[in-house]
Amino acid sequence: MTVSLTTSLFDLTGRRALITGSSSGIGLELARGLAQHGASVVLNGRDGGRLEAAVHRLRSEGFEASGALFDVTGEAGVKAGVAEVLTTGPIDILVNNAGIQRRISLLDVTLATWDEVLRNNLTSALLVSREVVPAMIARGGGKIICTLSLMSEVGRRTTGPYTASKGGLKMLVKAMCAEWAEHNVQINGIGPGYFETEMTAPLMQDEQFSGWVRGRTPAGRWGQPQELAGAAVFLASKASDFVNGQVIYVDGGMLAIL
Ligand code: GCO
Ligand code: CA
Repeated sequence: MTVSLTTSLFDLTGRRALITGSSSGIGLELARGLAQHGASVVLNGRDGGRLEAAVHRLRSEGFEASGALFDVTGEAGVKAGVAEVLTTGPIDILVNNAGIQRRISLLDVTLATWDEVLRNNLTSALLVSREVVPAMIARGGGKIICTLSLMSEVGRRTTGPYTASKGGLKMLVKAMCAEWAEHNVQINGIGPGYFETEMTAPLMQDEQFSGWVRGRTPAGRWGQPQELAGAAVFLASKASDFVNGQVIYVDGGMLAIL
């Protein structure tokens, strides 16, 4: 018997998702994937113009989308931003996707840049999650998804701050699982491999590096951001109610081989 979408485990109809850092790139594609499966999505960014354009884009594609303008790196801004989102509806699904990349060697990185990366990529997930989770617990449960990286498992020269932040984020997923799973909150991670996004544009344009990625990836190619949506829909849906503290690597097989 085929399962109709309405009874599908993957149906997100009636659910509302907040995706941080979703004005573009992976975050916007994750939001689009959740919306395609019925969720109403709240995009977040700290640049009003880009955020507005992204919300307008999803609405023009027929999805229910709104915007929440706040910077995920500041405690006061996160408190106010999340409180504002909660005045217009619940947050059933939180995607901690916001993050930055600063490619610089460990000997050259300034403490300011180190702190900036850790704050944007790791601390932000704590700040937003702990503002969102009390209401999730009060409503009987929820879903938290963190955007990790290949760099949650392996390093690459000049990506030290990013690697440390994404490794820390993987362990924060497990720490949140330890404390919130008993309240029916599932916290998991998605680890992208090399995807064609703004963040990796400089790498894609470097023919030698781009060729290395294609050769090092068993699938023999870069990923397309929309290819991350399936893992997000799975982790946002009833289909993953007994999955907690896990990471799904979407990397074309890169982490599986030497
Ligand atoms: C880099 C890239 C990677 C990718 C991706 C891999 O400089 O190697 O920025 O970090 O962004 O995170 O998962
Ligand atoms: Ca990444």
